[in-house]
Amino acid sequence: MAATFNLSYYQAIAHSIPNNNTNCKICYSTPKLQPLFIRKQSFFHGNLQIRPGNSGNVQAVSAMASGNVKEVLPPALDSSSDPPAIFDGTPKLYISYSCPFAQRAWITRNCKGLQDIIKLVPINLRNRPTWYKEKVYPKNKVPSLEHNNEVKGESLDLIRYIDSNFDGPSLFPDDPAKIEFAEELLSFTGSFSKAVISSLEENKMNEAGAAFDDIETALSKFGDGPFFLGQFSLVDIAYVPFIERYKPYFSEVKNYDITKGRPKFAVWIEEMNKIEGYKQTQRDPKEHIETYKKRFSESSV
Ligand SMILES: N[C@@H](CCC(=O)N[C@@H](CS)C(=O)NCC(=O)O)C(=O)O
Repeated sequence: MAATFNLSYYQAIAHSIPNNNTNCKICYSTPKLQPLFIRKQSFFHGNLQIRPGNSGNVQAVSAMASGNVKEVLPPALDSSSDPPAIFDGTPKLYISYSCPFAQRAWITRNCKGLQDIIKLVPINLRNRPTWYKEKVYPKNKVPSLEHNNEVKGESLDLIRYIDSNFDGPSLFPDDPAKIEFAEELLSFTGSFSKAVISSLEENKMNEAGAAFDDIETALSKFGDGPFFLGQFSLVDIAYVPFIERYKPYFSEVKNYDITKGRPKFAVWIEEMNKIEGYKQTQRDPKEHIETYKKRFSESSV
């Protein structure tokens, strides 16, 4: 539960003593540089996350809700599992722990501090419960989100939906130049992954290299932070699950460091790895390597 205070967001910042959380540093150092975008960022004060409320005031939520405390993850449901209470009014995010598309929605939920609001329902895709297709999401894919008696899918739509329809810090810019670039980068995610995957299938490393160069170039556009739009946003969330998989696979199987000669990309990965809401969704790199080894021929190393 969030408590709402009659303080402006800046008053709240002024009254807060920063702890050693990196989010605090962001809020203390950047309002002057990016007032429009940073205005909506949350920060931590002790065990509380201070975040903007709906009408100009601020809310304080427990560290558990903010993503600053490790959540105990529920076991994945399979064909022998009963369904959760579908359409009982509790928003539910159906995911698979290993799906990069679902991970996008999961990270968004965590980074907005919605762990107490949106219930995580992991599904075992290899042994899927029949009720998932029949009662929840006829497309039978993850992610899907049950909210307001409707079920929606498609990860890129869902991250925008979660960002716009739930409380928590905004993860989308309001600066027009950044909005335009965000749209461009979000629509490029599909071609980026396609280029990397087809280079793996055809063993043409230069095609993947060009795709990673595009990332380096994109990260050079705004200098006010290490992320695609300067500040952390949905764009970072859209890309990171895929980079999490490509990096260890290229390194181990192709002996190719995807960050070599791409310093901004290297820093981006480092900074992403510090984001709590993302960290909690990460899988063991060995698991990614094994999954991709099964998917691609190892003889082409
Ligand atoms: N375009 C969809 C792709 C989702 C997707 O392909 N999810 C996979 C798991 S990673 C899935 O549910 N596969 C099950 C199936 O296709 O039957 C999105 O962005 O959400």
